[in-house]
Amino acid sequence: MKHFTSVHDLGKLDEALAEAFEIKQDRYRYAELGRNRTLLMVFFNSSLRTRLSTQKAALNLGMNVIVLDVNQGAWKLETERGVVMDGDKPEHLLEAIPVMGCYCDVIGVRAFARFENKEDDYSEKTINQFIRYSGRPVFSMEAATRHPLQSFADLITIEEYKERPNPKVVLTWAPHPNALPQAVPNSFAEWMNAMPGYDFVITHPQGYELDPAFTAGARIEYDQRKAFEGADFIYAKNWAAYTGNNYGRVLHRDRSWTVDTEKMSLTNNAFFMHCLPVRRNMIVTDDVIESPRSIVIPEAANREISAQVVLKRLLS
Ligand code: AN0
Ligand code: CP
Repeated sequence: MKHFTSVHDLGKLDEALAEAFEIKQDRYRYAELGRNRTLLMVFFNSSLRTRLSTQKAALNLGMNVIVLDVNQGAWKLETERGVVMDGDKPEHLLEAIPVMGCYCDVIGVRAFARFENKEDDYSEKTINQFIRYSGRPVFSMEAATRHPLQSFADLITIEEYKERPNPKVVLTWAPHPNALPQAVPNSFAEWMNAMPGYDFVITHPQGYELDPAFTAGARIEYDQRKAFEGADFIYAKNWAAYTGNNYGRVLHRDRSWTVDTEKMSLTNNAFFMHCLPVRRNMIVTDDVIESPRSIVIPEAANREISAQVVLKRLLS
């Protein structure tokens, strides 16, 4: 595997899952693989889980790790080619990226959608520049349109907890005060669609349709309560509008879409999932996230495993 930005880079999912469970049995088995190799993690946005779990995975493989928070202490970066750089940005990404490549063997990049220009976001301008100019294997730590390390951890978690071979998995939109990217739901849809046999349903209010390039094949249900019927997993997430002129906008914060105990009672005693960070009593009520069927912590724990499979493959 040369780079990792989506499910398509991983090949057969059953093999990737087998590798994940093997690593989970003994996460230090490949402790020599990363000896004298350096991971650079570049963050354009905040992170708790990705930052910690990816470092931990690299340490398990014996790698050295450097972290760069672009907005804290690095030079402000110009991203547009051809501009006269007489403003507040002292450095261009076109020098910064190859320089970063000089100091490491593998690069992880977190660069969210900026909601300034849909075309730039959906062409994955930033991470593709890293792929093009760093000279190193690059992996996504959440790019503009996908969060594949999260979706891989989500899949591992569902495989661990499912109580029947072909579970019903429901991705539900839920309210949030801010405009959040579509990366997590886009990516989750791709990974769920890639699992033969999963009954995958997406539910959201009118106006929150995702890009069909990611969701094609999934059932869309506008009635949240109907979608919840018989579900084995409820995966909650907020995202801003994608379609037309509403791109990047918050259309409403309707708390009737919050996941609560009464709605969970419509399901097949479903497990509750969320990638975190989560806004309590906006996305999900306290009692649901604290219930014995909430698996948000084991889900986060599996981020170490998904990252380790990806790093192992990039090193091999
Ligand atoms: C980010 C998002 O929605 O994409 C990161 C989630 C892993 N969430 C927030 O910015 C709150
Ligand atoms: N789920 C996730 O990626 O969390 P962070 O944004 O804290 O890394």
